[in-house]
Amino acid sequence: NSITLLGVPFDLGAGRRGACGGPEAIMQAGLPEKLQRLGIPWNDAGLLTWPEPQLEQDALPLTALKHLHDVLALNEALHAGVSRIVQQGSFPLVLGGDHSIAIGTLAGLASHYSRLGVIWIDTHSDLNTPDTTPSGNIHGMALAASLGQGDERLTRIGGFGPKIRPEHTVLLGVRDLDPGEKTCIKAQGITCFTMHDIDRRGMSSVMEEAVQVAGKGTDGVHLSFDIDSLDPAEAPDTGTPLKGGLSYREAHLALELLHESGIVTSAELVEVNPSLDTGQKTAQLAVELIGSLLGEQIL
Ligand code: DIR
Ligand code: MN
Ligand code: MN
Ligand code: MN
Repeated sequence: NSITLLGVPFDLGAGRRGACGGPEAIMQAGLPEKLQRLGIPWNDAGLLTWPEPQLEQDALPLTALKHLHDVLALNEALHAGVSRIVQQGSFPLVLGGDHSIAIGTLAGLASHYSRLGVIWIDTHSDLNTPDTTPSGNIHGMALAASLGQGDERLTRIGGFGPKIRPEHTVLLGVRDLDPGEKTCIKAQGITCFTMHDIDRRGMSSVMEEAVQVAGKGTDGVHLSFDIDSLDPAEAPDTGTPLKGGLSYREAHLALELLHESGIVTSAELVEVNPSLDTGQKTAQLAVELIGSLLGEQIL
């Protein structure tokens, strides 16, 4: 089974520009060579393109949905791009881009998988809606929109929604929640493993349960990996770094265990922002983590 890389050079869902350089930085940091060494057959679908939106109503500064029309245009195109990769029988590996692109990735996947599990590894839960967002940044609403919460234009990308169900959704690595997000996690019954849970139980135990929740009764499992889940000591080049994150080994172990589980049918890695210019460290980390997800082993 082959892998198809799709780069999404988009950053208007975030509060800081620059994540649009993520796909090229990750390729430059050696992803092709990594896939070659692992002996995995792969295709490069290149960088996604999408039409400029006609309306620029979102230029208004105080909207609760910043750059909405750009986010909509991008995600409609990404829905089609990811759907095509699944149709071809290949494993989609999407390189972001800010996390608002998960809306389009999940739309493309959900047009083939009727009961899709999701493992969302992130500092944040991305469960805000226009009513709860403190920032108006749509990358903080991507999981909510995919669950059917929030503005209908976001929840119905691809012409249908919701894309996923709360009982098959797992958050992992969480350490920064807005008040509305806490309420949402409890009300919807979303499985949430915070950094506290990982400290207490260890990554191995937590990931074992995550795999059960996302894998039980589902016909596919998507990994949505926000690089800001790592500690800023490891991943400094990201838009919203926060201390107290996953260690280098915890992150690798998580992805090694996901590979071992054999349940993952697609993945995306988002929020690498090379414009923050601390060198190639974060993009190199991304390449190494993708290696673990795809089966690279120490021995
Ligand atoms: C915050 C930050 N919860 C928001 N979210 C981020 O703006 O909604 N997500 N940085 O990745
Ligand atoms: Mn705009
Ligand atoms: Mn995120
Ligand atoms: Mn995040």
